[in-house]
Amino acid sequence: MHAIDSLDEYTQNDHLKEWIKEAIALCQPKDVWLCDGSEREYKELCQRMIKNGTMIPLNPSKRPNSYLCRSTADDVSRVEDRTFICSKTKEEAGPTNNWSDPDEMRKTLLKLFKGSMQGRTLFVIPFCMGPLHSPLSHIGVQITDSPYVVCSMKIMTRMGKEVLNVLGNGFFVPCFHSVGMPLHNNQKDVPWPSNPQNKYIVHFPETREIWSYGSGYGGNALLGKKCYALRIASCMARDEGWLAEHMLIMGFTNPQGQKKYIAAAFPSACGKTNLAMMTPSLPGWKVEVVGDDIAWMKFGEDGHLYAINPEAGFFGVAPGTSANSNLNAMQTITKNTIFTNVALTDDGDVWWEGMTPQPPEHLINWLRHEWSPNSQEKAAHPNARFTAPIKQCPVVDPDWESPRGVPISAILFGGRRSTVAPLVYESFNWEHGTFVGASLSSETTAAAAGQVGKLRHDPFAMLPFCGYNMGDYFAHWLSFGRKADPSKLPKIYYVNWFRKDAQGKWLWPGYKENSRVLKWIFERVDNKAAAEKTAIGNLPTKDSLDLQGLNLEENDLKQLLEVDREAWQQETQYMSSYFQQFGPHLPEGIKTELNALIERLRS
Ligand code: O2Y
Ligand code: MN
Repeated sequence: MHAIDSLDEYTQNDHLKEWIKEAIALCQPKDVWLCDGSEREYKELCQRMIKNGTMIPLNPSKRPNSYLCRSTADDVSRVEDRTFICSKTKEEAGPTNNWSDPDEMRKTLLKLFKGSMQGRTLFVIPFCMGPLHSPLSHIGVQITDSPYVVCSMKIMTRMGKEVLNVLGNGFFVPCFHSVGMPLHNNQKDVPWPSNPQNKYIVHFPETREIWSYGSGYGGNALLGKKCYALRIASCMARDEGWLAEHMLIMGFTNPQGQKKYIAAAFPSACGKTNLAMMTPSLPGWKVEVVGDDIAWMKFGEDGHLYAINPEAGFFGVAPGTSANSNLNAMQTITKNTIFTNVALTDDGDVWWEGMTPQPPEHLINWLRHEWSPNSQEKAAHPNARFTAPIKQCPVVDPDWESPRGVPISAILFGGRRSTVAPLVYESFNWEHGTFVGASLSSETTAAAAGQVGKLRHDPFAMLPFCGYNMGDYFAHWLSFGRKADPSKLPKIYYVNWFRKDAQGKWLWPGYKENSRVLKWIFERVDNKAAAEKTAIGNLPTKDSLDLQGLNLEENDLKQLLEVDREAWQQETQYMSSYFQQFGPHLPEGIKTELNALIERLRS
């Protein structure tokens, strides 16, 4: 920790010094903590939070250096309806974002932030998104009044003094955060301070600024993640000629030791974490994880596309995670982990729905209530999370921190579709692949506030995360591909693990069996596996998918690989009416691809 009187020693960055002083004058905190990112600092903040009731230390013989935090019932997920893109004009934000006039929004925020940290500590967190010395990385500084955010940022990013050395007097994205609950006249604090009436997650793309007020949870508060690495970074990527994507990155190695890297975009809580660290059912095949949520990609000097994971931790969904569904995740979170909104067991450990086949007899649930298997309430909130360092994952890729990134051979788009979409298909080329990404839709999950299970368009799985007009984003993808040597571009695929039959039964077992689909993709990239050309793309022939030992019924496979012409014709209508909202921002390339699909479905 450094106090404010050591500011000149702390950083040489003139803009940073000025901004810190302005923030102090505005928020009026009781003191200031300039974070150094040390273990000592982390421990001290955890002790503070234990004292305040924010953190419960877990039983160290079960889960060393791990903690449970429980939010309030109204601060449990990202709040998309309170997330704003304040570009100069509404048109620049586009029809899929909440827009607000930047000057008006600035006035609103200045009023809210005024005195907002009274009675609290103002923390300054320098952080780097990506490996410290990578040319693909970018720096941010978060100011916050939440020690929970400081500790989470320590796990999720490269954070602390070294970042300031790399930053020098250079550019950083200011990320301004307050939980929005000042403490007046020695008012007693609460374990999870927030301001449910006044939540604002605000992005100023032109000035590359983030302001977040009123929430202490996840993507609303850990501003390096969705706010910076996706919303602001997508604008930086558009302007600088790279890609900032909602994608996992994984290495996939065949029994002969040949390895390819795959990036995959799926909407929130659709199994990216499970796929990124999966144990393949296919003998001899291996998955290694680079990242489970975000990819920054740029062409290397050799003309291939390289990706880094800007994050250093996992912020994974706990419910449903088990030794069965994701053993590597379970092993990652055995120590040094912060759990949020899971249940507490009588022996000081954590539990959530799906963790074990049998629930414990007694728990304290995420709402701090006594819980038994007969309770009406959930043990863990459906969006309960673990925050753990990537380096603890047993299958972390040896190149996960490579400054040049890893070369990407295939890009996958996927969604949660119980009907229509087949198990897998390959796009014909980059333009068609861009169209496949643009027309993605998926059934909603608990990762964001709102109705669960409703089909919504989620282009590129970026609907909640694109910092500018989504039509222009499609254009960026198209022009990005045009600049490349087509023979070096990754191939683009669509996958759907969530197909059901008419009775609602899952048609595909998913999880480790998804390696069978990845194997087909791997071999397609090498022009080895067979495919059949259909109206929507190239599908596996019946024999080109390795289904050995799966006991998949013939009829189930037929449904998984079927292209129902009528259903797809309806799908194109659904796409067409969705695309209309982009008006003149919808690029010709997308219209051409849609018309070509309609035509192929006719003939
Ligand atoms: O902020 C939250 O409540 C979780 S959202 C999240 C967390 C990790 C990875 N992805 C997401 C997402 O919403 O896509
Ligand atoms: Mn995500």
